[in-house]
Amino acid sequence: MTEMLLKYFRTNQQKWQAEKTYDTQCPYCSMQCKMQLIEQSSFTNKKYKTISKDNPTSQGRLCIKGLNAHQHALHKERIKYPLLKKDSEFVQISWEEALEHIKINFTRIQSEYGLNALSVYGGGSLTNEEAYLLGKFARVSLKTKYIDYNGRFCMAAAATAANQAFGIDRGLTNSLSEIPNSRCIIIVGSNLAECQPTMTPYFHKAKENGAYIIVIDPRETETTKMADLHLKLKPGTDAALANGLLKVIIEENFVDDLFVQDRTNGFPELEKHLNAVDLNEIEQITGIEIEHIQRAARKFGEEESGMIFTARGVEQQTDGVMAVRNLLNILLVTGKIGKPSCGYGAITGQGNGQGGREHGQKADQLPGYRLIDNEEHRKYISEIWGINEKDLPRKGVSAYEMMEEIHRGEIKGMFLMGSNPVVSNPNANFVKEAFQKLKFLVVVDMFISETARHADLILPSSSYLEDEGTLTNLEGRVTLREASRACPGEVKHDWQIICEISHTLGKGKYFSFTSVEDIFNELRVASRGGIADYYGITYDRLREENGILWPCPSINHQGSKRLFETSFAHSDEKAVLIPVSNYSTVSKENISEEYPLYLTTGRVLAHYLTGVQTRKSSALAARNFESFIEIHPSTAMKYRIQDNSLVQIESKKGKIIVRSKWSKHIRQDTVFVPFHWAETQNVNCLISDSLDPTCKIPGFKISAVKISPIDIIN
Ligand SMILES: Nc1nc2c(c(=O)[nH]1)N[C@H]1C(S)=C(S)[C@@H](COP(=O)(O)OP(=O)(O)OC[C@H]3O[C@@H](n4cnc5c(=O)[nH]c(N)nc54)[C@H](O)[C@@H]3O)O[C@H]1N2
Ligand SMILES: Nc1nc2c(c(=O)[nH]1)N[C@H]1C(S)=C(S)[C@@H](COP(=O)(O)OP(=O)(O)OC[C@H]3O[C@@H](n4cnc5c(=O)[nH]c(N)nc54)[C@H](O)[C@@H]3O)O[C@H]1N2
Ligand code: SF4
Ligand SMILES: [Mo]
Repeated sequence: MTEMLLKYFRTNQQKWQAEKTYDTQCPYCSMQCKMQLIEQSSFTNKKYKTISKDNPTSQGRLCIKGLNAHQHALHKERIKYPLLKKDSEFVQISWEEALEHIKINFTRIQSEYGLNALSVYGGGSLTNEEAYLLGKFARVSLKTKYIDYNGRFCMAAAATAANQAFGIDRGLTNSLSEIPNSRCIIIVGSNLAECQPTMTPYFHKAKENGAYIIVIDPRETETTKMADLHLKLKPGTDAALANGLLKVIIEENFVDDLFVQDRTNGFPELEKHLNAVDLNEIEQITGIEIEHIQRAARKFGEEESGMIFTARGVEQQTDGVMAVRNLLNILLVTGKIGKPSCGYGAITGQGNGQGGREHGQKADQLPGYRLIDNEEHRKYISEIWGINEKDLPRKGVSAYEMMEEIHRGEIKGMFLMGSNPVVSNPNANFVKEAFQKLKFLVVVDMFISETARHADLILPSSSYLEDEGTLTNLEGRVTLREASRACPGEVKHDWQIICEISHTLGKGKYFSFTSVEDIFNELRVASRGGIADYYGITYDRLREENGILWPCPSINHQGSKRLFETSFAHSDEKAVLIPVSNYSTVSKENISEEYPLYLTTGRVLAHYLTGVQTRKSSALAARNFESFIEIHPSTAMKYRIQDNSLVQIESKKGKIIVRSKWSKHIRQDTVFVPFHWAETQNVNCLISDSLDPTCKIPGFKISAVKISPIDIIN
């Protein structure tokens, strides 16, 4: 080979082997594991691989979803241009045309039907900056009261309960590093081994250190495998079970009298209520033997440290708030909070489920966890935004109630960013009809989701590989996602889209941001002095300190790893105990002759929420490519349902068809269906529209259904 040929060969070989790396955070759950995408290019193709990056929360771990996240972000079905619906088809248009379209339709709707005829619907995947901006967009650019977000279905019960009991809602009151030294841990309605898999080792370490773990769940799951005691309760009966536990704790003198006296209010009323609680009745309601209730209560009572974690199993109920309050009663009467390895954790779900509920995309909220109906809060935020307080709308309604407002004709248009309500809302058939009724729907997404199909206009949004910003993980740790990959096609970031629409609507002066850091700096000031105070957090600090736990009120403040060491956040510094009834005030679905089985819903390891992202990932879709009904073999046989066969499930609200999966891990009176699939497999077609009266979370975790094998009905 000549010298020249060799040189040619070498340079080309180098070109073929070019490697680029992109730092980011996982687009899925609240652990927000740090990761890096490695892009290797050869002459003919490109290869991608995701590897983990060390950080204090996930400690260098990734689960199967994170490892394959790039498969959806790089998927050929990513939307790359604005799409306008013309004669039922989506056609590519320019950004200028898209913005003009929005201006014409938004203006027309508001001048014809009033300011509140437009609504905004957000999501917990948006960064803090984007969630903040979306709230500002609704109130300042559109001047509508109708804004809410998907976190309403997720964290609302736990958030309300913590606000009521403690005066503050930060998912975990302690950092994860305190779990391994806790002596007794109660996990209620959480399948964290599949839903926050990289969190599991903290509990394994606790077990190695001798902790006693109690898991409360109607099913045996990956999480119950680590339990010393699994309380396999009847769905929807957590409040009653907590009453049983409290009864034993009080009767057997496990109450921390000093703590109760100094740091709580309401004990006498609680004690009186518990005197009337009958353990036999609790056994009947929950299906848990008295002996097991006693064992759990004694174990938690006698250990010097203990923690309680809750997730959607107990929270997504029409008595979600009160059920959580009753679990908080247990922590408070035993004095197991505000001390090392003692505390509460509402295990947040979405990547930015925590931050998403702090900065104003919730109907009743303003940034920093301020309240939109509080006059001082309104004044403070109006000043920061440079608007007249009188122009700041009041509180709107919750996410599902917006669907009812559409049906009522009150809401005519919607701007939807980062959610797929047609699949994720309860009473899904009604919700689909609502979307069909809208006069103008703009959806901002990476894909044409089931909801986006109803849109008049779809705007292409950037992914976790491209979109820089902060997200607050389940610890309450604010993290900086330093994404830097170039957006594909004409994709824009959510924050850019909000700013550009605001400019088009003549509100540009309120949205003159040139970077996400600019937005964060405004958010810092807007949150200053609020409950979720981010003022002391800066991008530089986030880079240097690898995340900071809020509240962080000043630049010199270290952040708050453990809450409530000396006081709670109510004005008298005390926490509030409250008697909780065994039964929900909003009647729960109950089984009957016609609908003889409890249905509960939830997740599997490989898929995320409505599956728009994970169903695009070949590695994940290969693990579960369709939905299923988990059913006990004895129950299945009773209804002549073979394993692995098609089953029709019917509730008062609708019907779906999924494949059976026999499993001895579930109660005989209960079936389980995940909600990651759409259309005829969309389990939300079966869920009723009852909401918790306080926080408006739907009862996703309990419905009454009947089942039949599909071959018989054919
Ligand atoms: N793989 C995966 N991980 C995820 C997600 C995902 O979609 N997929 N989503 C993320 C999000 S947004 C969230 S909110 C979290 C959700 O995380 P989790 O709340 O842990 O998940 P779920 O599967 O909804 O429900 C948890 C458990 O509640 C149980 N359960 C059902 N009914 C009851 C009841 O009445 N009482 C009790 N005590 N338990 C009950 C179910 O059997 C289930 O095992 O996960 C996050 N992580
Ligand atoms: N039956 C039943 N139903 C449930 C639940 C249950 O346990 N059972 N759980 C509820 C819970 S906890 C939750 S959190 C909700 C979630 O339900 P949804 O809000 O519908 O959540 P996703 O499926 O994540 O939908 C997010 C959409 O936004 C897009 N997206 C993702 N990231 C971004 C982004 O950064 N920007 C933009 N513009 N778009 C983005 C995705 O492509 C997807 O189409 O579902 C609820 N519904
Ligand atoms: S899904 Fe959650 S646990 Fe898994 S890699 Fe992503 S952030 Fe981590
Ligand atoms: Mo969630």
